[in-house]
Amino acid sequence: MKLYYFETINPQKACAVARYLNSPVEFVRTDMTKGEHKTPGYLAINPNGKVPALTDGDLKLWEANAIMCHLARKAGSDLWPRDECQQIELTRWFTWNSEHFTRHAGELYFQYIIKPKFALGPQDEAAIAEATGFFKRFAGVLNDHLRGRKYLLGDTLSVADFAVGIALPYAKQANIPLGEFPEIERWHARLNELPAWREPFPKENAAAA
Ligand SMILES: N[C@@H](CCC(=O)N[C@@H](CS)C(=O)NCC(=O)O)C(=O)O
Repeated sequence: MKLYYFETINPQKACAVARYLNSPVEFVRTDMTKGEHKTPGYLAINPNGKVPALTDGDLKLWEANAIMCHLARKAGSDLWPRDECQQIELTRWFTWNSEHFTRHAGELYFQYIIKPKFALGPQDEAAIAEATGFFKRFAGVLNDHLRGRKYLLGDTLSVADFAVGIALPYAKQANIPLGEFPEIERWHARLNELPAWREPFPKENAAAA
């Protein structure tokens, strides 16, 4: 398998899971600053021109969440729950995360980290205010859910944790207001105990975003 990545937030989920599982993947750094994600060869793997992507034999898989699930299922890991109700629960958190939680945390990550990194112009104060407001609203939902739970799906770590938590390592740099949400902070501290979470990217390329 080949995992195409760059040191940004979406590939980070897939890389962290691959490293957590010790998956037999070749990490292929796809340098977004050089446009390597827009070359014809890469677009033949991921026509969206985005990282991450995974190839596994004839399979060309894009979308970080799907890649995490594929790696976990292939490894026979509990990160992909066998119980069908838990699979539905997982779908709920994936969807909620894309639509709400990391959507708004991701906007702050974009404004405070990606814009300066890729020289994309000044921060948009209105977008920052809006994202901060929405983030707080949805973080309240997550904070309540995590009370009394170790992980999103209960006692067992799953790919949902890797998805929903992915912006949190950037909280300080991206002004993501975590301070009001102690259960999220507790959960994130637990994720930080995992070496694969702390160091998701291959070492030689660990120039994180
Ligand atoms: N929904 C996609 C999002 C992938 C994505 O937006 N990746 C960013 C890097 S974090 C990217 O490749 N951006 C380049 C572009 O959109 O041109 C996923 O989860 O894999």
